[in-house]
Amino acid sequence: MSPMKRRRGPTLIALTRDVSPSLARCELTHLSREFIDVERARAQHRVYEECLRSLGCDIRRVPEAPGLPDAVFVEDAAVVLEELAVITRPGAASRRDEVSSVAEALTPHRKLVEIEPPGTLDGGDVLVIGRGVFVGLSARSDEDGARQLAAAVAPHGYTVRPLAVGSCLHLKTAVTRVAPETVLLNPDWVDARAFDAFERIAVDPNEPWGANALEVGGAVVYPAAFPRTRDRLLRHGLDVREVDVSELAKAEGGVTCCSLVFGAGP
Ligand code: CIR
Repeated sequence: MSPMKRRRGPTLIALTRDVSPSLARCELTHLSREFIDVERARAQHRVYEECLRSLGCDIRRVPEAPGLPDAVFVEDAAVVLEELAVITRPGAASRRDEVSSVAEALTPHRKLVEIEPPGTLDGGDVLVIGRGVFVGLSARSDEDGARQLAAAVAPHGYTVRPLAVGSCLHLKTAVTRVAPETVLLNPDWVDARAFDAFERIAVDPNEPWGANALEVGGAVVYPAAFPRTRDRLLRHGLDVREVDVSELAKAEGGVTCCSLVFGAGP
C-alpha cells in the first residue's frame, strides 16, 4: 500500500490501569462501604477500555498495582496538557504510591513537573477547558497544590481558576466538559456562574452524581446509571456512549477517573 493510502493510527493515547484486587479497601468519603465485586469491576473496566478504543484511543495500561486499592483511578495521578504533564501529590496518603508508575508511563510523551509537599492535588479536581484550568479546592486538593499547578502551566498560557467544591469528592464529580464549549454540572455542588462563558447542562435533580462525563473523540462516555441526564445530553445533540461502571461507582469512581487521555503528539 502506498504511504498515501495507509490508514492513520489512533492519535489519542489513553493510560489506564487494571482494577486492583484490593479495590474493596478503597478510600471512601461520601458513600458507605458496600460489597464490591472485583471481577465484575474488572469486566466493566474492560468494556470501558473497549469504548475508548472505539473512539480512537490507543490503550496503554500502566502496570497493575495489587497493593494499591484505588490505583485504577489513574486520572488522579497526573494532569496531562499538550505541553507538559503535572504529576500530582494526591490528598489521600494511601494514594501517593500510585503516582510514580503513572509518571514513568508519561515520561516518553511529556515533560514532567511534580507537585511538591506540602501541596496536594488530585487530577479529579482539575478541569481543563481550552486555556482555562479550573481547580477544585476539595478535601483532596489545597491552595498550595493549585498554586504550584498555576506556576507550572502559566508559562504555556494557561490560567488557573480555583473553585470551591461542595459535598462531593472532586471538582469533576460536580462538573465536566461534554463538548468544546459545553459543560455538564450539578449546580448544588459547584457555582454554575463560574461557567457562564459556556453552554451549561444541569444534571437531572434526581441524579446528583451524574455530572461526571468523559468527552473523547467527539463523543461523551457516560455512566448507564443516569438515564435522565443522559436524555438531556442527547437532547443537546451529543453522541453519548453509555458504559456500566456500577462497581467502580461504589468506590466513588466515575468515567473520567479511569483514564488519562491525551494527544499522542505530531
Ligand atoms: C478515592 O476516594 O480516592 C477513590 N476511591 C475514588 C477516586 C475517584 N477519582 C476521581 O473521580 N477522579
